[in-house]
Amino acid sequence: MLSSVQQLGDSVSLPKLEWQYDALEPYISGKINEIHHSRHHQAYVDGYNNSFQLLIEAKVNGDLKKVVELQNAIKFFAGGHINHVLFWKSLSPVSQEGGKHPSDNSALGKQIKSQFGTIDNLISIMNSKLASIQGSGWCFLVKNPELGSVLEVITTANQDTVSSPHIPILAIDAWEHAYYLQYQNKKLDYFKAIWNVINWKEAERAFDGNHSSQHRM
Ligand code: MN3
Repeated sequence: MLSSVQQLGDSVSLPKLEWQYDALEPYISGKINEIHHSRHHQAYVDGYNNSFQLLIEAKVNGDLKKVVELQNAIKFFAGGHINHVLFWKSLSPVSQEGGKHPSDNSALGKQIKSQFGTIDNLISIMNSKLASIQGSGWCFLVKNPELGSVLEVITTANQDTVSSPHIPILAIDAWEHAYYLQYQNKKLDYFKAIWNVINWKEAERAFDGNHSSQHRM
């Protein structure tokens, strides 16, 4: 009985980054990336694994009240893990073409041009949305497959995730822990700087569509 219960609790783990912590400097400091990845993201991973284990125990014990109470913790920690996986994929060092805009010939480049005119216009819309977030949250560039791949810019509070049918293309973390060590209260400078290391190649891949990797972590 217990072994089958434990199997249900398969844990998630912290993903390895595809670049060194200091590879996004000077736009995002190595210290920020180190703390953000090895402590903050790790805490979401641990929080999810712990809460899910408690959920299994509550279910086994027939403690329905506890099952309900644990939903918020699971939503928060799992959301934090999902969002940070997207965030790390959304970033790339300049030496690996971070910040290099999608080509006008790519599907994403064409869609941006037809909806927003220029990449810079899309960036300024996303920066306004980022600036409007009160407290902690996220800004996402998403695709709406129900509207023929239309792009939308959305924000979520806390660790809330992009919900269906929206498919995330880019994720930007607007929590203070993402910038405070380097930018302090000047979060607009962080939002402006991050575009120098945005992984538009990954965004093109996400827009083009094999999304299975985004659902398996
Ligand atoms: Mn974060």
